Amino acid sequence: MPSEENPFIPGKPASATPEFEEPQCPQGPLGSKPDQSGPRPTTPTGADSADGQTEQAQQGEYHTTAQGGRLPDTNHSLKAGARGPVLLQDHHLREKITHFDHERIPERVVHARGAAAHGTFVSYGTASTVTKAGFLQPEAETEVFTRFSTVVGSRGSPDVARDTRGFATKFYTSEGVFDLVGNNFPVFFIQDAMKFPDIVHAAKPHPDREIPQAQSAHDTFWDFVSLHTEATHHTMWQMSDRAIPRSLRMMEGFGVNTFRLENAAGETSLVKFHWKPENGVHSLLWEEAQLTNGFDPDFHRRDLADAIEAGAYPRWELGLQVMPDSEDETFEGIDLLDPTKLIPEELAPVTSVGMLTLDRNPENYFAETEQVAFHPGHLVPGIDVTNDPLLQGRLFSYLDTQMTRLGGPNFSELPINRPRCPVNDMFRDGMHQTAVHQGVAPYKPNSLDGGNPFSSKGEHALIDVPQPVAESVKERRASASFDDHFSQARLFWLSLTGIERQHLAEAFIFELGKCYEETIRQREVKNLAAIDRGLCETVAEGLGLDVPQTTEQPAADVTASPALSQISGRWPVAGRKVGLVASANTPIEQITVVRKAVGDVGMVPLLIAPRGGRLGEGNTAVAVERTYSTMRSVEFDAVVLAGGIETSTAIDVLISEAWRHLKPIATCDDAEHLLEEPGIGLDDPGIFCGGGPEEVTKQLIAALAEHRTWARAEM
Ligand code: HDD
Repeated sequence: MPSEENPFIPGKPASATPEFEEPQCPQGPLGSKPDQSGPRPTTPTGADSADGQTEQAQQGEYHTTAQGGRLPDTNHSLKAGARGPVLLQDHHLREKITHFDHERIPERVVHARGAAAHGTFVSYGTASTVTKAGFLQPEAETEVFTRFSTVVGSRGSPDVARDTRGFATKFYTSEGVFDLVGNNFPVFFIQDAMKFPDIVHAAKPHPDREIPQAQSAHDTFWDFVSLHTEATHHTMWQMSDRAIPRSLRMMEGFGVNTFRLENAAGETSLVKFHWKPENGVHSLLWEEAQLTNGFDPDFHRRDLADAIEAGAYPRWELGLQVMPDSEDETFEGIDLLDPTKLIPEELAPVTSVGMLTLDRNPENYFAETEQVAFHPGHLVPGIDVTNDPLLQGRLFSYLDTQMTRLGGPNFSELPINRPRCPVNDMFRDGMHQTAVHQGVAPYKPNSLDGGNPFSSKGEHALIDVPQPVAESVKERRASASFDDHFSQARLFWLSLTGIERQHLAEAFIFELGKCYEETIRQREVKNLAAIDRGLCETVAEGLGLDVPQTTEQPAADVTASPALSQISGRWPVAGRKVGLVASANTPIEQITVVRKAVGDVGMVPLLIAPRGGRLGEGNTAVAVERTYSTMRSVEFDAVVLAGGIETSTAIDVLISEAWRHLKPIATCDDAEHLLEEPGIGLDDPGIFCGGGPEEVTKQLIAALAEHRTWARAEM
């Protein structure tokens, strides 16, 4: 057969003409610019994008080998004839495939799934009385990078799993990098880092089948937490609505461990860090979360990036709870070194010390979000650690883990990790060393490099707080004050509203209901008796278990902390999404009016129609953004039904789910009839009918400020 003839497509040559003809650059002398009329990358990307350095990873217009040789073709391997074997000498083929084969690095052992953004931290100066840290002094402005994460799932797991969220911020301060590596819960599962591998082994998928992914609803997790009662308080948070945030923009953050701050006069205090979101703290409902994981596994990541791109920059105030640095390191009887305990805000108010604004999405996920390396030991003068045994173990783990994850000790040279102040560390060589160090004497003292670099004893030196260490003996034992595992779990329970408690009890029933072993369920239900009899009875009933006969009594003298409830107040609505359902029969003015009212308050209207294309004619036509097959209620915070829509299953599902998930719904014109089939009353809370499109949309927006129509939950 002649080699030009394609055996499967008569009349076509063996190598079919590609549909896309790549524009060819005219040959030019080296260094000359090619014809730029063809398609070009929209953004020149490179190492400089992460930190403003000039070093480029991608230069020039020509496609080249890694050695810079210009390539004429990257679609065909070098063969002995068009149908012959591939030649070993094809360097471009081998280089391209070898590089690809090594593109992945190990994912984080925990917190593998994450999303991040760049921003700025502006200090109010209010912390200067307690710390000399430069970035917390009046008017200081610091570049930051924040990465949010789930803990248990792997890198490709869905975003809205029931889980703790990581909230880690890298401050590129003039005194060196400070990392605040926190979570969205103020407490942790365990009191000693020694148990961290154990809790993580228990929470990760079972080692035999590697299921379930990104979930705590399985036997090993509940086996561990029911046996380690110190995990009870954290488990209550994990079963609460806090574990399924509506958005990364709507989560609180906590440093969890207690830190020791030192001011310019050398005075110290014990401090807990808080992040308070400007958007308020809001959650999904459990059914909504489950649907979302299927409909859009990237829900949180998309929401964060979309909001930043739309200019609805998320903001958090950094706050401090400042406690005296007392000899016993307790406050109001609460041990400040026990990371399973929080300090109620009613006892130690949170003082705002600055504002974090995230205003720039990463340009390259791998270079920035994946390669960023946080460490609670990245400290600046004025912020020091305490003897919290969990924090002490963390100080070892984070550096160690980067050796495997980032392939050696030079990860701080990666653009995203580089300090934005001079670095002269005398570290040399090693895997992936990119610096060309000068001098011959990387040791101290030296005479050959003129004594460089010099030790710093001045103002900005990292001098450890000279904290006295108690005289003691070596022993593997926790302080007796760590023995109370239930009173703060009860405190959390008592602080929640009725609907929050109901969600929490339902979460226990769901999660324990997924366990195969009845002994585990029984053990956990018995633990609940020590928190609250009512909670224990509800969960036991839901699981079909007998209420345990136990002498364990809930702690009697616990006072609620209303600040822990997330249902109260009114919050900004910017960045929230409104589904606007319309059809070709809808008057275009209605669509325009609703879109404007929604857009005016910084929310995002998404036009839904039976099929794609545009609605309306000419200049006023509007593009359809979702069709009946590409939309689902979980994407929207509220729904507006325009006039001229026919009843359909898709619309029934949309409305029923929005109603069940306590979302405001507004109707224009004749759209009220759509509420009949799902059985929704026109007078139900959060249903806005009867006014003009602008009026009902404004009512809907006002309702959204409370996040959900909570009154409907009572029906
Ligand atoms: Fe951790 C990552 C937060 C206890 C060991 N941790 C990691 C991240 C966050 C936290 C937010 C992700 C950082 C990122 O986005 O890259 N971890 C916490 C908090 C804890 C905590 C708030 C308790 C107060 N962690 C903890 C202990 C250990 C670790 C007790 C081990 C002894 N954590 C790690 C780690 C990770 C990590 C294995 C995985 C990837 C990484 O560090 O860079 O070293």
